[in-house]
Amino acid sequence: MTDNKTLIATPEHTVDGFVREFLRELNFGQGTDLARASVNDKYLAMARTVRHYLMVRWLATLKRQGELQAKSVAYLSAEFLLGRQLDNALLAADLDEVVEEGLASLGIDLAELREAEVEPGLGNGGLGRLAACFIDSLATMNVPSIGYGIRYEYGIFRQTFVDGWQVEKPDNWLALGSPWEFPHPESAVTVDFGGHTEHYEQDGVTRSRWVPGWSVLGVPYNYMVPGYENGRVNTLRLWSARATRAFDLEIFNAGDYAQAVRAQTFAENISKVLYPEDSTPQGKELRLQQQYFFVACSLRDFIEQVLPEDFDLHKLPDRIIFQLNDTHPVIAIPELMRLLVDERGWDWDEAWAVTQKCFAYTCHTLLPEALEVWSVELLGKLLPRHLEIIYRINEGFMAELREAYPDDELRVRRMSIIAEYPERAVRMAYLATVAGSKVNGVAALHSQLLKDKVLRDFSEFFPDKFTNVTNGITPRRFVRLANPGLSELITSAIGDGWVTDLDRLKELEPLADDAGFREAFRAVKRANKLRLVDVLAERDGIRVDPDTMLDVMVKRLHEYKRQTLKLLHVVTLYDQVKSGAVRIEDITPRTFAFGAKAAPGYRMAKQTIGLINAVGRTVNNDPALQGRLTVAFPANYNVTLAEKLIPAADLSEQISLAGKEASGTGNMKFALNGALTIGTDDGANVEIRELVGDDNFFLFGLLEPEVAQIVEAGYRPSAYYEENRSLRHALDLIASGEFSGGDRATFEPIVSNLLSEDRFLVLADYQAYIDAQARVDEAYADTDAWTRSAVLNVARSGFFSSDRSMRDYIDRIWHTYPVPPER
Ligand code: GL4
Repeated sequence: MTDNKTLIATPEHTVDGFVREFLRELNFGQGTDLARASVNDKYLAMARTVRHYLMVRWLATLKRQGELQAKSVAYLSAEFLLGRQLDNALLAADLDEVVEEGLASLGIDLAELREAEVEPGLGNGGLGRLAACFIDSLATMNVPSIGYGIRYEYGIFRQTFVDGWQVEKPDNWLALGSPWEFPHPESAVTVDFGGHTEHYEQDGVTRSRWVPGWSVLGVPYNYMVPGYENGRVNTLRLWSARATRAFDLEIFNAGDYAQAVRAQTFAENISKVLYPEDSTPQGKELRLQQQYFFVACSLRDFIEQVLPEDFDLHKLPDRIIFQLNDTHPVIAIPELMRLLVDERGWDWDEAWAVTQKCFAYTCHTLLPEALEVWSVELLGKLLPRHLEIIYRINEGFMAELREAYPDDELRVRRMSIIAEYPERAVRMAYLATVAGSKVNGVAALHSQLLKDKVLRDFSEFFPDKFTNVTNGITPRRFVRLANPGLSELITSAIGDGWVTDLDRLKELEPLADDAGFREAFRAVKRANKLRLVDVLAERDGIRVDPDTMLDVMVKRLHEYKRQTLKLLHVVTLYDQVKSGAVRIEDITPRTFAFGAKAAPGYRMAKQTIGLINAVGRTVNNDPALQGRLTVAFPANYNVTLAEKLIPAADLSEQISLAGKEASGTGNMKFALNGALTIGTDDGANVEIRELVGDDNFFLFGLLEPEVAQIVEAGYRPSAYYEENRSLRHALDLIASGEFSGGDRATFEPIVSNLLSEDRFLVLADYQAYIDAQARVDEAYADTDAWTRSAVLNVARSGFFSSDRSMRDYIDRIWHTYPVPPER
């Protein structure tokens, strides 16, 4: 299979073999010995040792991919929120037991090394984590593929709380070394920016060329993406920006050394930091630089490095599909046109025909403000030739439209890729829709709303382009690794095939009625809670009572997700007890766990964080509540914490306003780990409820068409305030300063916003939510029935495996096929 003379064999898969390899890495790699090694030394040596076990598979995968020249998927994403790598690599290589024993024989605790790993937070939330789940599934399913993205030097900020307010700290994740990456500076690619364009005649044809103003280098860093025990290791290639040598030298020769160093810094800024906005692009120039930087590198890389030298690019669509993860990489479309037309001299139509087959676009939002738009001024300054190309694409498109709708100029203008108001700008979602072979939403409801609302004109014009692929999550990380107790229980019941074939979980259904199984299931949940109790005590100094219902809302802080609604529930319970309306003994003991980062510039979101912490402080310290109600808000929610929180949860909060959450993926993780959902009819909640059944899901709230109606008729939130006593009390309590040391000004903006605008209808859904929570309490009181529902949630959630998502992409969009490794 591999070339035995030039390949170092995989180290022996035994305790001794591992120990030898580990010590070799510690000595030769870290330059230390066991007695003097720091925890970080041991972690780094450990990580490199594990890499060795995957190396032959990786090289074999690359070799075979090169030989077969099968059609590949290139997943272009500005974010890959990977989470920690060590455990996943151990699982893929089936090394966990060997390693645990080997380290123990050296007096090293594997758990301690695990904690030394800093997770690469190269994403904001759901969109970036989705990309990470997808590449895991592609590797596990043997699909030839590569992930392309940006190696941000600083990932998503580290959140701290100061007096309950969010303060951001830089995430210097590379500081202690990054053992999972393989830099290849020798394969750096040049990326140009700025300058101007020139037009000239050649053989009677007008041609264009771009005369750039400046350029940077893109250095690839490769990461292994190991499939689960299948002998395959795919590649994730992240680009890092460097100054070009030419750039440096020119200035240096002119005698200004300091300026030359500044140029270095300027170039490296491009991959310096992840923009911390989720769903609210800021339109910053550096962001556009990042986007073009990574797609230009990636296209060049695929065409010049991955494809054979003599490859006929007319056949490009047979070899590649570039999947555009939201609009962030859409500038790749004019870039491919430029490569074909300007650099290779193709004519326009020929290039356009190929380009249209090479891209497909996934839309991840319904919020109009999240649809990226770049001002023509900015785009023209940074990428003048691309702007011309976009104009030309639009011209052709407008001509087609005028032919199809000769009497509907209004529609034609509505559909223009170039917006005219409030400033002239390129609508990236429209460009992607016009150029892409397919456009998909990320849950059934979302895809329907894309067709009916956001991209309606386009779905009428291109009816066959639109499709749905419901999101998924990898069962390897989010069940097998995050929930070892549940995994063992499942495996003992139905065998271990479920890890790669999650539909097999259906076989658990009959066990929901088996008292012994339910007992075991509860024991797992309890053990997970105890584990979480330790984590929160250690990590955050937070005390959680494992005998309370764990009610969890973890996701980015965003008004449409409605953390405020959850908070109004907490405040209402507090108010009921304090006012004597309800006896504390009659309240179900609950721990309300929150986890959420707010975009640093998003004022209302940061206020909400302050309010959650303020309510938490008051509730947690009030003796009248006897510790029966607790708010736990650990700072810096991330993938690592999610892996501990989700398996311990009883109740999953998925309470966005209907029609706003494109899909959600946290919702799937909770259901698969046996939490029941309280949720609106939104995103993938709809499909979760359909699958797990109405009896095992707490549905509440307005439906999307009702929301639309209310908004259309003129929503008046104050009416709800006036009519609903308990809502009034809750809001008045916040306004009174109850949670802010008597200061009425602190949370005034939240209250007045809810009363006057309430864009996401929190007040309209308040009573329905409170009623649904009462149903939750009632259901929770019947422990056996609750466990039965929880088991059914697990058994019926197999659909939400990202393996299934990948199959759907393959069938509906990519038309590629798996290529199993050579045996
Ligand atoms: C998001 C959506 O908000 C979220 O519903 C979805 O699950 C996710 C992955 O498709 O994409 N869109 C943006 S922007 N951030 C997200 O998390």
